[in-house]
Amino acid sequence: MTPITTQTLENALTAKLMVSFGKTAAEATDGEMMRASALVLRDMMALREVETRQKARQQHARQVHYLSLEFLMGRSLMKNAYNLGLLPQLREALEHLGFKAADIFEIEPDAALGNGGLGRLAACYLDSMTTLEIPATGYSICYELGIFKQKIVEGQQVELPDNWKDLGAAWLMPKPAETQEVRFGGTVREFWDNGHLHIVNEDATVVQAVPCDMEIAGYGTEHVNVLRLWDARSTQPVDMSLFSRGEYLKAAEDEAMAETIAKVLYPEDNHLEGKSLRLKQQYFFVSATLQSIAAKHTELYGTMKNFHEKNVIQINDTHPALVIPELMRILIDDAGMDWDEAWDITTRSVAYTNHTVLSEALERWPQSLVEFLLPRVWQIILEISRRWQKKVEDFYHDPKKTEKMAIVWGGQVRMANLCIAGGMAVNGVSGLHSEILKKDVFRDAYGMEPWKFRNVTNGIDHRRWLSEINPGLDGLIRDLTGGDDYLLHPQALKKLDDYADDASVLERLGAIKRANKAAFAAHAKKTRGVELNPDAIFDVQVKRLHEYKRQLLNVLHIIALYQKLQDDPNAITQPHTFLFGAKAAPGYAVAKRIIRLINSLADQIDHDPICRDKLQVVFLENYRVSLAEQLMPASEVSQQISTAGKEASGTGNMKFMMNGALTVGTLDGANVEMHDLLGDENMFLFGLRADEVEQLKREGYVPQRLYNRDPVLHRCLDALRTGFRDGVRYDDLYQRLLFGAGGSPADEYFLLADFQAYCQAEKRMAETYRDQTAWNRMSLHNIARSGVFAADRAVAEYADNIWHVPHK
Ligand code: Z16
Repeated sequence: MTPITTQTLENALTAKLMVSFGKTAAEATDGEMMRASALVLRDMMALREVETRQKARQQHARQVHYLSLEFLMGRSLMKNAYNLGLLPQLREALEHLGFKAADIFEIEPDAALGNGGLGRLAACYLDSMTTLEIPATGYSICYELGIFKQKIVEGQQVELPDNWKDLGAAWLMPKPAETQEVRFGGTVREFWDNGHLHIVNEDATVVQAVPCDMEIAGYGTEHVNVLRLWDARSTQPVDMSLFSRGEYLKAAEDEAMAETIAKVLYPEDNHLEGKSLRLKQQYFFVSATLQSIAAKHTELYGTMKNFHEKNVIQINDTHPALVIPELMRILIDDAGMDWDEAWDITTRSVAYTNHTVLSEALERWPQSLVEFLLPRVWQIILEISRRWQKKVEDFYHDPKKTEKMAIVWGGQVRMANLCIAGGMAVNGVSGLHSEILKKDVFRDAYGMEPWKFRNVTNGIDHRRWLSEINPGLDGLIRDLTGGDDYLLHPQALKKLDDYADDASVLERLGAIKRANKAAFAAHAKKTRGVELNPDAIFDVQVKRLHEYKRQLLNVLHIIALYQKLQDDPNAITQPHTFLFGAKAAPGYAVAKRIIRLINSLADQIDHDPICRDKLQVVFLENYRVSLAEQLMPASEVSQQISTAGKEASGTGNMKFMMNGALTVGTLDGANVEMHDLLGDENMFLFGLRADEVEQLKREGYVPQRLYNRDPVLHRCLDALRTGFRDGVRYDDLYQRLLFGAGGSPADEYFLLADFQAYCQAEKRMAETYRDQTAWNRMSLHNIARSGVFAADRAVAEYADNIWHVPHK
């Protein structure tokens, strides 16, 4: 390959502006320049992708197919330029052409086709699978609208549509020739023809699935993979005069369904909605994906008999669980196999990752809905269920276990049990979470088939989440570790530990953080008009708003600090800024109330002169990937305070750690593994352990007792009832904590039980902060030991232990 220089890029950009938009660089808008840049990089990646694909074909390599209803990609321009090794050249070329590179990067919308952790994980894994040169494809839906945009109006969340495609579609390559047809409804008919039994789905509503491919460049490699996003279209509009009335209505129905399927991402994180449109989305994307995989496989090998040898399908949570019956359908109805052979292939092809133990998130579909919408798939699910149930009965001879492990039961289809039955592997996403799956959630399945159960602790793309977004820290690491080795070998970060007593290194680390805080403060001032004091501790909780994540515990502690300051204006010497960012699912009323509470409290503190330069609360509107990229490098304290046993892993925790923030957290999810690496001395651990939470629940938890016993807690809870200067009262939240509401028990997530310990942890943290040398040393240890949380490590584990594919 001839090296690409600033000059070649400049020429390519100029030419692209001309042919795509009919403009010269002098005439083009920032938006057009962003699209032209995307198209230029896309061209380069497309060439490499063809070569990657041809090589994999020639080698008959095993392909990985990563299916996820969510890919939270964020922006791609800077990332792709970075991975292609062209970031400095692109910056220069843009400047030469009269543009501000930063403005061009900033104008790109986030491709926000995901809710939170699960979707971002999928995006990070695409980067690592490509960098590790694994032949892999991601599959999802090309939603017209991603996760909603959040506005805060009078303290409350308002949702606006996220129309990302105007500029964002520059990354997409439609492949209409590879369109697939997905069938819904109708009836199943069997008939004999020439001695063969045929099964057809008649009178079905047909939706066309058109692939739109997004190229994924790896770092330091020519390997390019693809994220295949399915767009939904109706079949050719019919000529009304030629058709009977019934057929016309059918066509109209097809069109209506097609238009809605790819319209919008469901905005619930860790919660099941149970809407029929969601099931349609799931089947649409699963069926299109499998048909396209099967077509390519058959084209290359002329048979489906070796499907499992050449393909592995990883499903991200149960959302794509219909791959199991759908693959069975393709093997039986289309490839003509018998049940046993099809089952053998299916159960050697599919692997399932579980991401939650929250029962409200475990997917169950009404059997009547599945039967109506997917009649053939339903027949197959029933037969899978019948055989699985027999196997369970023969193994345990225990009706209770039969019921618990059933796939179809009480009029519902339980997707997690389907995945366990039909998959070759089941994994959790942190050590603790995987243990809970074995001991609790899937205990009986584990007892029967222990070999299926694994752990793969999550990881993040450390090139994006450290090197790309935190150039100051990247520079320090390069200086200390002797180069950029850590980009492909994240364990090289370990070398930083050697500088724990090097005063100049610690000082430089502190200066980098300080500069990042100033940069974030400037950005916040410019884009939102908020004034942040860069001398304050930046104490941050950013993640989806959920009761189990306990943003409310953070709030209670801030209220306690505020009240302390009322009693003694000198109680706080070190300025402390609490930053929140969180979207609430639009239908999650309690979560929305907590957002409003944060804003009420922020407003109260803002208007109280006692708090000036001491205490500040800021709610950052519209938290998303691109905002996280600005915030992580500037953060000093990472709040990871979920009720132990509830957060499957967390990945934000890893992003903070890599950027040198210190964690205040519970022993939950991957925090446990962080603690193993760091010890008590390098993080601020507090609160009940997962087993202690369970024990307390069994023994009977009475939060009122704590309220009556602890005057500080008492006073802060009372503040919820009376509210703040905006006059909004939060008696509902008070009631939930003390008495429960709407069927949920009092203080379901044990905030009151952990309150004191949390206040003490925050106190230890603030005291430590006074000794900046000690703080910077802890920060250095955090960065040094964050290497295991790189997605490259996680993906290598999937490749070695589940997919059995080679990698770099
Ligand atoms: C999600 O983001 C997660 C779990 C889930 O069942 C559904 C969604 Cl949309 C999150 C977990 O809550 C989090 O702990 C974990 O780190 C993340 O998935 C990735 O595994």
